Amino acid sequence: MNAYTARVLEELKTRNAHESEFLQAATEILESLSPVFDKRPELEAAGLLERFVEPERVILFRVPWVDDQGKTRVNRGYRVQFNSAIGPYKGGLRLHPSVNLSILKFLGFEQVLKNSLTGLPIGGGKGGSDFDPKGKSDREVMAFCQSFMTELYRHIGQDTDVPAGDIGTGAREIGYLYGQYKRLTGLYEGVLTGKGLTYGGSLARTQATGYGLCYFVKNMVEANGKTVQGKTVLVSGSGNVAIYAVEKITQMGAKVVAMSDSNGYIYDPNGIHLDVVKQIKEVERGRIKEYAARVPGSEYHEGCKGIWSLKCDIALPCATQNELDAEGAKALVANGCFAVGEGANMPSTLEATELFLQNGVLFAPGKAANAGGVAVSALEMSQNSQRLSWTFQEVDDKLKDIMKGIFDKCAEAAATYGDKPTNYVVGANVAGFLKVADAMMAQGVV
Ligand code: NDP
Ligand code: 2IT
Repeated sequence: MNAYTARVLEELKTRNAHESEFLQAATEILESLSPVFDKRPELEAAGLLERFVEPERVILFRVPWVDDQGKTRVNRGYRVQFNSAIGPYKGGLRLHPSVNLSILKFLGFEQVLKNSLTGLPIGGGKGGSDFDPKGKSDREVMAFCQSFMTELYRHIGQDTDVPAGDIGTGAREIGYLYGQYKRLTGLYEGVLTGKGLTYGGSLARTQATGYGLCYFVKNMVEANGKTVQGKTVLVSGSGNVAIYAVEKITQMGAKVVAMSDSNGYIYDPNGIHLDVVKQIKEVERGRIKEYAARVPGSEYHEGCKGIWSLKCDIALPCATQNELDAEGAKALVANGCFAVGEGANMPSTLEATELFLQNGVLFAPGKAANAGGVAVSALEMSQNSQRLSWTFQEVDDKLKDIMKGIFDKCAEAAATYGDKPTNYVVGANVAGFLKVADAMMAQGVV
């Protein structure tokens, strides 16, 4: 590794010793960027990397709310405003009991590069809380969201920071957050994305991450002389990203045989009936286990990691970070899996990623492959600014073009900077970085 990159990584490890997820993301990113610093010594002279790895601002706040029993609860709220060199901070809000600063810093860091790859004018940020919406009543979720926004509103705005959904934050939560923002500020503006269609949301935003993932994977496999049609696919998770990945890859002629949640996975050799999954997850907010009771010929297995032991051609991890480890990667490789597309953020561990690259598995890293969601969020911002709504077809066509553009950028940067032209990990990191670095250089030491 380039001496400058190695030094900054060592300093980062010392200063953030307990932030394992952040260090994991940073290690991969800095290793990829090493050859850029060999070629561009002016970046070191400007202290570019030291600035790039440090969030511009981290906001941490108390979120008090009252539950249905009348008991006062306190959660911790966060917003990591990581980098605004190329546009207002943009990125989701995660509501999950595991949320901590390390996870939000890793997500914010990834988001900076992802948003750059879209080609749209959006900086990177991420936020959320350790609040768990699971099992809460709508009133409790509303009380939490109103309290969360009562602090967050002073830090965000359509031209400063535009949050959106992520794990645990869907249409319901965005609605409550938006209502409270409007009440506090009196502004009817595009301050959040993923809004409902009756109050400024964009058509195709719900589908965008999953669809975009499939568009990226199709570009990638076809560029390497293969096809998606007729292939057997595993999709982990059963949330927003997973559901619309299953929908699109099925439309492309593939067969999805398994999905999961944090408790276990279902296997349906006849191909997943997505209408059943949508009913269970989107309407009833239930568990994936219920699928097996409703669809003859399907099975449920406890434990979410077992999904990777199933035979497939293509794997799409769409649940959460580090859900696919070395053991899972070895099983996929041994079973002949030829492509992996990350719908989630950093679902593969560093070891798993390395195994895929070493074994010639086509690997689409999350920051490139799942960028369709934030890209359509940026299109939602454009529509809000114009006070217009585009058709589903218009948005979907733009999404297809954006995902093709992202793939082309990754392939080009991989060819220039990678150890091999199919190293899209290096490609995504370098291509995303160069635009942000050039903008930071132009704007001086800030
Ligand atoms: P959802 O909340 O809709 O769904 C999350 C899914 O992942 C659920 O099936 C959930 O299972 C599972 N999951 C969550 N945490 C864990 C865990 N610790 N272990 C195992 N499974 C888990 O979220 P999304 O679909 O929106 O997000 C999924 C991934 O995609 C995340 O990594 C997110 O950051 C990423 N992403 C999302 C985008 C979006 O637009 N929504 C855009 C780009 C990336 P359970 O119900 O059991 O918790
Ligand atoms: O990880 C992500 O890209 C998201 N959760 C979507 C962010 C957004 O602003 O739409």
